[in-house]
Amino acid sequence: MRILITGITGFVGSHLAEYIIQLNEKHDIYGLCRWRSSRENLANIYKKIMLFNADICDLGSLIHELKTIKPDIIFHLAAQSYVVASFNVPFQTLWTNVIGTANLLEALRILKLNPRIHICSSSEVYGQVREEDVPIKEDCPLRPASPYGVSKVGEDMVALQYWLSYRMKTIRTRMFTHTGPRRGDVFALSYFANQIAAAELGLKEPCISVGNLKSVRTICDVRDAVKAYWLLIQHGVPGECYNIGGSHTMTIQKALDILLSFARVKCNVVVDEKLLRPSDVTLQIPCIEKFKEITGWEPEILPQQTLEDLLNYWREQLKLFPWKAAVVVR
Ligand code: A2R
Repeated sequence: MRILITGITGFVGSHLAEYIIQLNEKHDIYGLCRWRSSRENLANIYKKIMLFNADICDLGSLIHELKTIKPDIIFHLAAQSYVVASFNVPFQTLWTNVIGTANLLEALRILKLNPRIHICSSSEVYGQVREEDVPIKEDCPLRPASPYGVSKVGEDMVALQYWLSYRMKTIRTRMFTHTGPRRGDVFALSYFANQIAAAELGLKEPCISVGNLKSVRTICDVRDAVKAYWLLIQHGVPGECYNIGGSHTMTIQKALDILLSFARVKCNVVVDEKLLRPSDVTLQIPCIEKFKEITGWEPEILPQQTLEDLLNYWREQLKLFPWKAAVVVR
């Protein structure tokens, strides 16, 4: 199979490529990246993949590269992926996630290519749900509470429309909180882990800045998430969408406590008003029965393991690259 991963240089894309490679199933793996994209996350696999330069906001670049790649399968992961940043750059977020996805689908339509396409929507499309709607099913009303959430509604709906109008085989996922090694340090749990590792190495005061710790989440390991995406592309039904997420529910406070239990120095915790979102999503617990029924997928890695691996990732990174200690978000 010719498999294309957009966003291969990112957190999930790099783990997905690694997962497919270790299956040893003789697939050709192609990745789209931009000319300035950091290839750091591809350090373990760069010899086993083929990279092509394209920007999903540039239709011409997509047509040009897709003509050569002719993928049988696409995992569309490229996105402006950070909720908090989307409040500062709403237009760029909308443009990348909605128009970028439309560009990808339109390029395939123009080239008369019809691969199976995984579209990576998000739990953020549901926004702040009512307690009676928990656990959240796929038919829960969409009430996005951030520009990112709105952009993912747009991406999700564009994908549905291309299935309805042109029978292009889009399959959507709405992934709930997921983390693990390589998660960008702007995401809450990774930000905490980075700060703990920095404190251990004496790169900062042992004082951990946090935002809202009361939100309730399930935590899924990225390595379980990419297994889910692989199963999705084999068994998912085009035109459908599937909630995916972890099975252990906890507050962000609890996740922080787990991280702190691994810390090698005593850390204080300080709430930083700047880390609070203008509108927050405080309750995100998925119902993943629809996905489980077609794939049999279950998350396997416990949150304790995920969080320890995340902290160890930052310990190794900061030892080698101390300038990667997270800066305070302003
Ligand atoms: O920033 P870069 O150049 O390293 O590439 C990022 C890529 N990306 C783009 N690729 C092509 N054209 C664009 N205009 C463009 N904008 C962004 O998307 C990077 O390779 C990837 C995003 O990686 P992360 O920020 O680490 O996101 P993550 O967690 O891997 O998210 C994967 C998917 C996204 O659809 C999220 O919205 C969803 O999972 O949660």
